[in-house]
Amino acid sequence: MPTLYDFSRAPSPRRARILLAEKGIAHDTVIVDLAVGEQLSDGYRSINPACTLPALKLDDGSVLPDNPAIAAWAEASQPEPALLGRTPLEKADVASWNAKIEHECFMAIAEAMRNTAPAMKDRALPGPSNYAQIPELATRGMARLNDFIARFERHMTGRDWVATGHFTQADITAAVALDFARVLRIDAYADHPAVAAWRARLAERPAFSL
Ligand SMILES: N[C@@H](CCC(=O)N[C@@H](CS)C(=O)NCC(=O)O)C(=O)O
Repeated sequence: MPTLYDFSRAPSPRRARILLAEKGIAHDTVIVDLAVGEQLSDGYRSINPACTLPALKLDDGSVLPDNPAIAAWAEASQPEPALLGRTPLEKADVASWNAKIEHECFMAIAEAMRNTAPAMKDRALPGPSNYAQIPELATRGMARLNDFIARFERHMTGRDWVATGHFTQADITAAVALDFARVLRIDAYADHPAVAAWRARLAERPAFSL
């Protein structure tokens, strides 16, 4: 059985947790405590030199070091239910939305949080190297996040799902990012009825309580 390296409070491993649950792929879990810097320990570094979560260790010892790798492996090894799109056009749509949400929403939240939080001093970016905080990036991150939410509300108006005509990984990526925006006291679901209706639809899926 694969092993997921996880931490419940962090958004990126939550994406993998939900995706594996939606796929019905059973796994063991090892908690890597980001609150005490365990991702930088020699032990975890030898598993994932990127020092980030999630990572998924397969039965043959291979390690998938990030969400794109985990999703690609899960879809290829267990095609149903399809979460990355079925047709060439659907696959393109899911890939595009995933990239857009990662760059415009996840990164905006990370910029805003990591460049101000005292606990993240010199940890402005994840990974093995330390980088100093740049407070101006936090201001820009908040602006980018609010812009994204406004655009996302327009995109979701009249739609049930983020990409294609059905549930995909793009829904997971967007919901995990927007749920996490609460750490910045941003409620993406208030005053955004289309986004709120979509999130209520996702809440009916058991994996989203993970
Ligand atoms: N591209 C990666 C991003 C992973 C990432 O940034 N994970 C964060 C947790 S949400 C992390 O491991 N942070 C470690 C740190 O802050 O040092 C993925 O989605 O797999």
